[in-house]
Amino acid sequence: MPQRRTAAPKVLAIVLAGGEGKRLMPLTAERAKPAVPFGGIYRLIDFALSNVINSGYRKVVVLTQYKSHSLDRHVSRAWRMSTMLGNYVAAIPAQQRVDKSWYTGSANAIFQSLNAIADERPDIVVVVGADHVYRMDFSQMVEQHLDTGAACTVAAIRQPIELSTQFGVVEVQPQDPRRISAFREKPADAVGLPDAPHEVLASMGNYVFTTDALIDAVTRDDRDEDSSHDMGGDIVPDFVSRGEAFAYDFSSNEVPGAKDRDRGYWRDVGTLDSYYDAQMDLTSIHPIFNLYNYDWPIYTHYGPYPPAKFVHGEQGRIGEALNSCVSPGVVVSGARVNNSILSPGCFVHSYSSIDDSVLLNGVDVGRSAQLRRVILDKDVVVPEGAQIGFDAEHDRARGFVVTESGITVVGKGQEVPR
Ligand code: ADQ
Repeated sequence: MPQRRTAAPKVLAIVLAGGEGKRLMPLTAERAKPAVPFGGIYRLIDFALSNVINSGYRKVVVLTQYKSHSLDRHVSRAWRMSTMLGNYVAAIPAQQRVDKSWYTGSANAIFQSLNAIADERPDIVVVVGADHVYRMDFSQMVEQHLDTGAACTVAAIRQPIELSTQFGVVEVQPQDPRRISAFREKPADAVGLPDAPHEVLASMGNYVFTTDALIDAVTRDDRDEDSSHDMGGDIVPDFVSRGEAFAYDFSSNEVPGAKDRDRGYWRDVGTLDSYYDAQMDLTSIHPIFNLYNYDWPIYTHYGPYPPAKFVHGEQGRIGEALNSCVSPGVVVSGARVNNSILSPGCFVHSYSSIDDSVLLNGVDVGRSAQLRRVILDKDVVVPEGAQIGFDAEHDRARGFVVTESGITVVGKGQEVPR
């Protein structure tokens, strides 16, 4: 029987940010996936952390591991909180606290960080991934968790069945759709939903736990030699087998200021193509993910850049950008930019053109260069007259990655021959 609650529960948020992001290579060659830049001025982790803070939670630990330097720097610069009232967003690196091993999986990351939970003694632990683009009020999920009396609640969203191999797939009981009857991590043979055979219910990698149940589960998991020590692969199925796991329907989540078109928006940006597509969602005239919702702001930090500037270039040629997100510190001089994302400090020189592209910080595009459907990592220098994104074979021959859908990606420090 659900208990009547009198006071707000004490909540600790744990952000899992140690993922390697192999499928985002070369963007993750030198940085953890949650530190990958997105939308010009943000890093991927800013979306998860903004959701946590906007949900009202102010005690937050970020568990990092893989190539965490730029992630740690970003978290400490962007997310420094007043320590008055005991608030904090603290990045905790893997420290070999328990034995000589680094984190062997996301569940082991929590097991090795149990001291952070012991210090806080919360009623509830909210565990979220750090590599999705979305808005979500976690307090509504915590409400449901308390109402149902669950030990574990998994946020779920409908996804196309062909993506099942990328997600934990949730099955619910027909008579009580909040109760999870089965959970399989990345199955190859998922069955569609009764009312939508081409869709499955996918785990978003966000969980709410009753604290003691989480401590108990990750401790038991640590002793299990057959476990892969993964939240989706091991911990959630364990709760499901005990009948203690519930699903939270993301489509019921209401975020202040959300418009019809971005209500329910959630993108897993785990591959270069999905990362690219989610950025293109920002450039459309009526963006389906609305960064201008100041009722649920997405917070970030970037360097001391001056305003973006558009100037006449050689022979009075106009510098312009249309349907594009242009960050501070960008200069577009006598060049044309269309349907693109320009991160801080990019310089675009005369006669060049950029279409349907994503440029990370400090990219320099030389005179008369042409870019189409490209992602250029930080500080890439495009020499005068170079073309990228027009001939996949030529791009591959120059050592660039060309994705399944034909996006050319140039990594940090990669030289672009003329
Ligand atoms: P994946 O994203 O494939 O699936 P994983 O690679 O474990 O799972 O990443 C989940 C989160 O944990 C990410 O934010 C990642 O950065 C972090 N992480 C991974 N290893 C870590 C480690 N050793 N230390 C700290 N953090 C770590 C998961 C679920 C699926 C669900 C999808 C939704 O397992 O069930 O469907 O997320 O995208």
